Amino acid sequence: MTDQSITSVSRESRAFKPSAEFKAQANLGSEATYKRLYAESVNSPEKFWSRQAKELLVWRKPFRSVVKWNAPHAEWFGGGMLNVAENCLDRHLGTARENKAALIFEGEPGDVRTITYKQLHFHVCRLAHVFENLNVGKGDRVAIYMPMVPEAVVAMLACARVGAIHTVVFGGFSSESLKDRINDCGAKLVITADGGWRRGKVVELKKTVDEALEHTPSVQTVLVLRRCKNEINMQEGRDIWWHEAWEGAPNHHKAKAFPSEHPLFILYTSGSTGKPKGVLHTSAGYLLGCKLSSQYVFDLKESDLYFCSADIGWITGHSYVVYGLLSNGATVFLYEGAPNEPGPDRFWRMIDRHGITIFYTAPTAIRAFMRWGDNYVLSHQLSSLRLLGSVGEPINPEAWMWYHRMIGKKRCPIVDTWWQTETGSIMITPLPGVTTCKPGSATRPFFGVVPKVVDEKGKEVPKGQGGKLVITKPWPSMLRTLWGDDRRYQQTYFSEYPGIYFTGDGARQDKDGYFWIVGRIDDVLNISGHRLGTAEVESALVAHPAVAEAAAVGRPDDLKGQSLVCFVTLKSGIEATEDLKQKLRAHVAKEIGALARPDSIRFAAALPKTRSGKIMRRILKEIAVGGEVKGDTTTLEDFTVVATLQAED
Ligand code: 7RM
Repeated sequence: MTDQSITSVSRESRAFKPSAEFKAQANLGSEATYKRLYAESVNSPEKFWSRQAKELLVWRKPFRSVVKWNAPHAEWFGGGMLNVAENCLDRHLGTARENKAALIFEGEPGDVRTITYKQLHFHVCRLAHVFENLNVGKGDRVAIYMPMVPEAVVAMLACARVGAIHTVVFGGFSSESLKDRINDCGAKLVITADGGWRRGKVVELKKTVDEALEHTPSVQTVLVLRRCKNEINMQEGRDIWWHEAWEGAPNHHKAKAFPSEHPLFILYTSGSTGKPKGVLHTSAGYLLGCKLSSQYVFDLKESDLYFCSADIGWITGHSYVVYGLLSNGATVFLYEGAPNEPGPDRFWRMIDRHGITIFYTAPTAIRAFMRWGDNYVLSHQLSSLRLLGSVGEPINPEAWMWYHRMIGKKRCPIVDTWWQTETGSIMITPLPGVTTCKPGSATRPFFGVVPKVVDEKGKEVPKGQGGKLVITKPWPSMLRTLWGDDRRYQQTYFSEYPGIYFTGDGARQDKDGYFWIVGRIDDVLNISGHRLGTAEVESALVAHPAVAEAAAVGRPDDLKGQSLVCFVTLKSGIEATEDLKQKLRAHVAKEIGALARPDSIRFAAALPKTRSGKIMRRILKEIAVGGEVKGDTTTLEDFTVVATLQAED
């Protein structure tokens, strides 16, 4: 074993075969079909993707080439022209879907709205006219800073319709973060709302926009949606009300066609250091990746009601609330607020109230549900659910089992989907009805995806051994560059192994070829020469009945290189005692071996997380070393968590 390889210690051996019932109705119903299509997609990608693109997308002008790969730059569907909004809306008009619900919205206060495809089309057309009146069009950047309301989706699609590039900034970000993002892309228009509802209170979005806009010379106009009716300041000559601006705008709009590679959006993603990276996605390839994966991974049926709890400010909201689902003519359920408002059973209440059939959420949320207690779940039926999904982090087997038993009632397949902002769409995932699932594994590659686990030199490591996860072939929905910084694009993703996409994740493949993500490479622990993924230690901790959530970090140690410090939050009602610390250390040693026995356990009321729920281990590392938290904290969900941890130090 070389110094750099990653030791993998997981011993998970449970496996769940698809039920005969699910299999019989699945969109991709057999292993043989998966194998055949997968083989075609990687052996004859041009043939595969050309067929998919013709079948799934509406083209104004057919493409002449499928892919031109001049590493690290890709051109997909060269010569083709299309309109992304038309592919999500107009194509359903005049079909049976015309009067089908596109969006079913529930606001945090409980207000419900249903918007059909025809109505959504009207809304988008009207807003497209507003944009054109404001001289916002092809290539202009538009920042969207809104609550999770239907108008946020309308704003995104109206941008796509006129060829403007949207950058959605999550509504929880500070004025500072918003300002940086607006300035980085030079946005001309900002779309916001007076406020949004969160935990029973109004989040004053417009106020934050006003602060940010003190230092954003590119912004000419602010379009303001009235949502909460809180009092706001409207700046003469700059700010206009949505409802006034679109008064009288026609509800039909002739959409222009744009080239396949026309930029669709920029989405900023936090680097572990330095300024956020503006990931750029373009039109045809991105849409195709989202549409194809939605169809098979979520096994979409005409009658489904699909709920993804991600905010549209995250890539999951772009790909699997908006583009992948609407292009498929699905009905998407949108929820504005917090999962525990007014009580910890809000999601289960909504699932029963609306008859939601597909539910896609993050492991961090699942662990919160577990911590809140089973009774909140057991008081609801959840009988409409037929498929569950997970995304954002490795799902620890304990949480997987709980999700399977408590939410899925052992009846629903779980798709653990691995992908990134950069990949645009799902890359490694079970296919429901086909793939035998193993709790904690994202299982196998989706069509066209060629992932490998490699060592420092780029050589594939033997099965069972950990290494770095790379993707060796281009795929349609891959990012095209980082906005304004192509050098950083090349350096970040294509310099570790020239010409090959480096994901930044550590992984291992088991003997069946299944992929297990062991965590970010930047976070890998180095204990007495053993490099261990954070997920493996954390998953062992969370398997203990007292533990709700855990984060493992390395602290420099003269003797061992690093010593292992684990931050642990306990389930409600469990007392934090010295004795429990010792028990947890022993538990980890027993589960995965003495090498991983934590040197120190620290109980914490909460762990620092990003807005999308990823634990920020970088911050915990700084706390473990005893120093101040210095790095960028603008993507933190709640800074008080850090303050508390530091105070306890
Ligand atoms: C969709 C999204 C990307 C990073 C990625 C991983 C981690 C996401 C899984 C996962 C294990 C999963 N985009 N990650 N999904 N790890 N299993 N199913 O999360 O850009 O915000 O994050 O998230 O580390 O590199 S993202």
